[in-house]
Amino acid sequence: MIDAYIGLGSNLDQPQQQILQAMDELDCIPESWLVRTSSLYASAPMGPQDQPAYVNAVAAITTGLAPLDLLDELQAIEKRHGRVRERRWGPRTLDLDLLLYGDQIIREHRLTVPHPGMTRRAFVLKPLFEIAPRLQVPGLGTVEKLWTDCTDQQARRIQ
Ligand code: A4P
Ligand code: MG
Repeated sequence: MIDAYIGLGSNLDQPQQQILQAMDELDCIPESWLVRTSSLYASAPMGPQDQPAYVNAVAAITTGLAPLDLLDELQAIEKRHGRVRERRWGPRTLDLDLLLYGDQIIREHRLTVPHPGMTRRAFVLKPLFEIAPRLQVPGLGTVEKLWTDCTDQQARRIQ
């Protein structure tokens, strides 16, 4: 079994509800269990500014699925939430990013782990620090160090 960390984000159609429901759905992925969830955080959009503020959170799961099978399950959950892919970094009902998969470094056509943006984003690092401060990000140090070094805009705890 592998510990994996999932970043959740939403800025459409009741974002807080989208995130809380998605956490329940993570617990229903085959061969997988929800282990821990962070609080919810609000942040201004990264990328195009003509979209609502985001709600973000991070969840830890334990899984027996291979990385690409887990990605398929995450994308199926996004789809059930009515996710429409229009433009990069555009508004979305639900975004599920596979941040970390054990201590593995993965570079495949469909999947890059650790998630490339995670080391610079307050809306990922702050919730991740809340649930796993001493976790090692492969090749990059602890979550605590990455969060301390992060100069991104703030993410505000809302729940
Ligand atoms: N993909 C590759 N690696 C991964 C991974 N580790 N996890 C591929 C998930 N997917 C991964 O993703 C595009 C493709 O990335 C997928 O088909 C998958 O095969 P997408 O979700 O369709 O597109 P996207 O999310 O618009 O693009 P991208 O580059 O993944 O954006 P991010 O990094 O997800 O950022 N502002 C705030 N405040 N909070 C946010 O959560 N999110 C974004 C999107 C923009 N601005 C934001 C937030
Ligand atoms: Mg994404």
